[in-house]
Amino acid sequence: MKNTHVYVEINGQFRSGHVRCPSTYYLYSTTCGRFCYRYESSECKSWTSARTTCKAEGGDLLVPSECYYQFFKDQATQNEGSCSNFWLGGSTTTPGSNYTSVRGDPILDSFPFWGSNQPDGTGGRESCIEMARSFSNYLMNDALCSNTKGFICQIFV
Ligand SMILES: [Ca+2]
Repeated sequence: MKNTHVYVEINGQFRSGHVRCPSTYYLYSTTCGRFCYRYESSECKSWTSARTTCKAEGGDLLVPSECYYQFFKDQATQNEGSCSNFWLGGSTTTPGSNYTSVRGDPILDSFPFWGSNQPDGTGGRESCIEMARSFSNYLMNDALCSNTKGFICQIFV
């Protein structure tokens, strides 16, 4: 664990403090939330396997949030590796509809960071959410869960 010096807003005032993230993680701390995160782009995994990896590190796949999606989209290109795209913490049991995050909250079709015409549940088989380079540089797409991809882990602190 490494110490990361941050300024945290408490009651409208910014105070310095130390928040610990695992050594391979970075700290995200804004009014949108505070958590540790890491991009993985060299060990390509299925959605389920990626999730297992994040959980083993004390977190889960990154929950899609309107509040901070742009931040992760903007950084995706510079975090590219041998794996294509990044799994996120969202899926459905009915391909094409009723997506929920790994925390259980709904991810509506009106979520503003879906790629064009997504989610489409292609072939009635796409049920896991990825950030897809082919959709305007990492907007969201529902994809085949068994495909191996990079992923983003998130640990709430
Ligand atoms: Ca799709």
